[in-house]
Amino acid sequence: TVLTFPCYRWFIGDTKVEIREATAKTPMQDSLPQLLEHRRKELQERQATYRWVTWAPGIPRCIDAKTEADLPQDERFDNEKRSDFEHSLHYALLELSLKKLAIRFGKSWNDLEDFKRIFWKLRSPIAEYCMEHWKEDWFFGYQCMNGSNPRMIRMIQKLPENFPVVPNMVQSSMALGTHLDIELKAGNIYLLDYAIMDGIPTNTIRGRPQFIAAPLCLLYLHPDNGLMPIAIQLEQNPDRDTPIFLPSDPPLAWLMAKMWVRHSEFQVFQLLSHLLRTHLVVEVFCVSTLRQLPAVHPVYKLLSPHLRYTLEINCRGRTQLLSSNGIFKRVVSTGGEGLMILAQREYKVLTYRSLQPPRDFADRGVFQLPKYFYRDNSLMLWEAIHSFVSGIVSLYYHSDEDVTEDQELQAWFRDITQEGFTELPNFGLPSRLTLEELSTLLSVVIFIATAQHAATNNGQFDWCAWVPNTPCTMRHPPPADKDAVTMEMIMATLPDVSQSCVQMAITWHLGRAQPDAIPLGQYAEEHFNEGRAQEVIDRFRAELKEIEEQILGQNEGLELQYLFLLPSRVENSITI
Ligand code: OYP
Repeated sequence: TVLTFPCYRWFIGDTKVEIREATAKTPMQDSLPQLLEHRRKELQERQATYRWVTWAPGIPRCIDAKTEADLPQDERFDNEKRSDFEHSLHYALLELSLKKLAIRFGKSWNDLEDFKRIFWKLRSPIAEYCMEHWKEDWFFGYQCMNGSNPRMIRMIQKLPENFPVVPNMVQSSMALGTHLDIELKAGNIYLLDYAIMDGIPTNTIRGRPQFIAAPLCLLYLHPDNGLMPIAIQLEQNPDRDTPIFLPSDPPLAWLMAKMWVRHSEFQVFQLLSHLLRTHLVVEVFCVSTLRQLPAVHPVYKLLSPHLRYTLEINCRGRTQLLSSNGIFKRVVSTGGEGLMILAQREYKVLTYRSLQPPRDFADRGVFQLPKYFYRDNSLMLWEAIHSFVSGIVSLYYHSDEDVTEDQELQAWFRDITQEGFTELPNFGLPSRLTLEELSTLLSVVIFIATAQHAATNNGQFDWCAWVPNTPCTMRHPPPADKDAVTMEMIMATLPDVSQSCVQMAITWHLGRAQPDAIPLGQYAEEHFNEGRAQEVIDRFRAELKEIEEQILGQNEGLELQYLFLLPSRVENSITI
């Protein structure tokens, strides 16, 4: 027998050259002792190269690398991606610093129109639409479903005890002939609860304290107007001197209350929905896959295209964005200690269920919401990904025993549950991996790395470029008196000129389409050369094409289109 290493790999300059065994094999399918020995050696080497480290306690563990420069060449951006990443960031920051000079540095704005002065070249149709409509209540409701953070809204049938809304407060927001209690029973009342923000330490920026609230916002699914906010309380504890804001209040007071909700939304969106629930969750699978599965393993082959560049972007995020002198510290209210405490709180309550779209929507009770495009598109993609994954898995595993007997796969699973997601007793991953659970778990990884990241990341410039719509910090405390809210107070509270410029620059940099993007279901390398695997891949692509058509059809004639989950715009992995 000719014994070839299943995978040769070397570099000519920066170019990676690889020769692989293209037929996937589980360890049971590799019968020759020499091949099994090779698998063992490959893993030994990988485990020496890729090590777990605790970045901070109480969040998922990550790759042991101080900066991206410590990563092995295999995991680095290629030249094109690196230079594009660095240039785009400089371009955005440069453009904005010119604006800062043109405006007076470090000052507040005079009125909301002033924000238009930094709206030069970095534009998008949705950002412009947002600039025109951000004050409207229906637009606030729309963003809960189809904005960048579409996972907060939940249906409630009972008001939270710390949110003492009484029916007559909201009667004027109700359709004729109905009543809060009736609508609660009917399932038309929804809640945004930012309790997780309560008591988070706040940043100090250039000697000035920043502020954080922990709002509750009640919404009503109005039969004609759609989802509308109807009451907002900015603190969790109603005994404190905190009013319940209503749409019938003085317009600036209501606007200010909504801005405070949107400020919490910025923090929860970026740190929890985006950073923790996509980047950091997927990194656990990057590290465990690299450490525990040899390159011929079918699960390695299946996952590896969905893990490309994630280690590098996460290293860059840790060093440049979230570090003690990074972007968050410089301009965001949760910069400093706050961001980690927030992430740790969310990690404690993170569940495996909430990462599976059908269960997440069921648990939040949101199947009745009309025009919840994120939900509808997610479910289509989830189904397609799940049937693709089950198709591939069933080529290599025929029973639960096949799964249990695969020692490499079991070590991979142990790495995930015991090394990656440590200190997470209530996560809810099954303790034993069955055939079906394996498919679900792999679908979760691929869904998060593709669809979920696209839905959260790709709209961030659209929804955050108009700073008053999603402010990254607040420079004064929430108002205690509805009648005292003035435009001066609003302008002194919102991010200043320089903070706003950075918010625009970074969200543009991260949200724009990536030039070297590989779309969902396309593969730069042929990992599987078996005919049957190829058939499964072809079927997946055909389904994605159908979803593409369906989404385009849904959006025809819509004033505000929802295209973040268009398969051709969803990247195959988290690369930004
Ligand atoms: C890495 O030095 C990443 O200017 C973004 O991070 C930006 C840089 C480096 C460059 C920073 C610099 C990507 C990975 C990630 C993530 C999830 C959280 C994203 C939060 C974005 C917040 C925007 C902040 C605006 C004020």
